[in-house]
Amino acid sequence: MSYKELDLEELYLQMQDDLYDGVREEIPQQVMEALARGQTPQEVLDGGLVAGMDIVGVDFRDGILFVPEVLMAANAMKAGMEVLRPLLTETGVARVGTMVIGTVKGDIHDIGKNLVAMMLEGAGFEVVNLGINCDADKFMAAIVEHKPDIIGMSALLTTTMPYMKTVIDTLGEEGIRDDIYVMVGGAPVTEGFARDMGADAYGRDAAVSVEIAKRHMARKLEAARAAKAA
Ligand code: B1M
Repeated sequence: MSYKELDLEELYLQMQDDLYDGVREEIPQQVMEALARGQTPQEVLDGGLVAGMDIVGVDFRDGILFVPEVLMAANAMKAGMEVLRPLLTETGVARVGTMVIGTVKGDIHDIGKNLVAMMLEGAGFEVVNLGINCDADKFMAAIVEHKPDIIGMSALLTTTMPYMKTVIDTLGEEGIRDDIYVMVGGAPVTEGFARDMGADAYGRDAAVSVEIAKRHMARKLEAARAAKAA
């Protein structure tokens, strides 16, 4: 189908409807059409994909949609994100730091975490994406292998977010807590929860997470320069 005859608002509404209905084949074309009209990747994400997924979330909560339908919507969203991926990850800047990121044990939600990963790549970070259902051992093995500046943990369930503390405690037990900056995020996570479990930062959304990561790297660089000068 051609979306040329729809105005921008109708195009976004169509995108949200098709995402809701899990019509995976249509979403990439709609995303491309919005981009062709001068919309930024962030505008397409917010106005089309995330807005559509928000409606899915409400109807999932209210028992109107069930897991199979939500999975189809998630797959449609991923198809749209694949179109945006090269735009979000393209970077002309030198590597600014390394981040290991994963969804914690017991949790298989990965859309938001992947978005954060893509936008960090776009900001010049090397991102090691561990995927879903990551236990503390998996994070530790990745830390040993990749020596990241930051680890990021995502949780979308109130039952899985406490696991972030398990990982932070493991960093402490291994004697490396002070060497690594820990950022956490995900819909049920709050600033207060992040602080209480001992994380260094709470990323409300992908854009904020990028800003936090960049600020941390600037501080780290500054401290290294000061130590060298002393
Ligand atoms: Co799930 N699910 N789900 N689900 N699911 C939620 C989270 C829920 C809120 C729905 C609801 O009831 N309204 C609810 C959780 C309730 C709670 O705990 N409070 C829920 C539930 C209950 C469940 C199951 C238990 C359902 C069941 O089986 N009965 C089950 C659990 C499975 C498991 O993990 N063990 C389940 C399963 C699924 C699907 C598999 C069907 C699917 C996931 C597919 C996938 O991810 N590949 C799914 C989906 C899609 C959702 C909703 C509808 C959408 C999540 C999403 O992708 N949002 C969700 C409802 C909702 O959140 N409104 C829901 C879009 C995404 C861009 O946003 O992930 O919030 P988000 O990410 C944002 C920020 O949070 C932040 O930046 C992102 C971008 O701006 N962020 C970070 C995320 N991670 C970050 C990490 C950072 C920093 C920022 O630092 C490292």
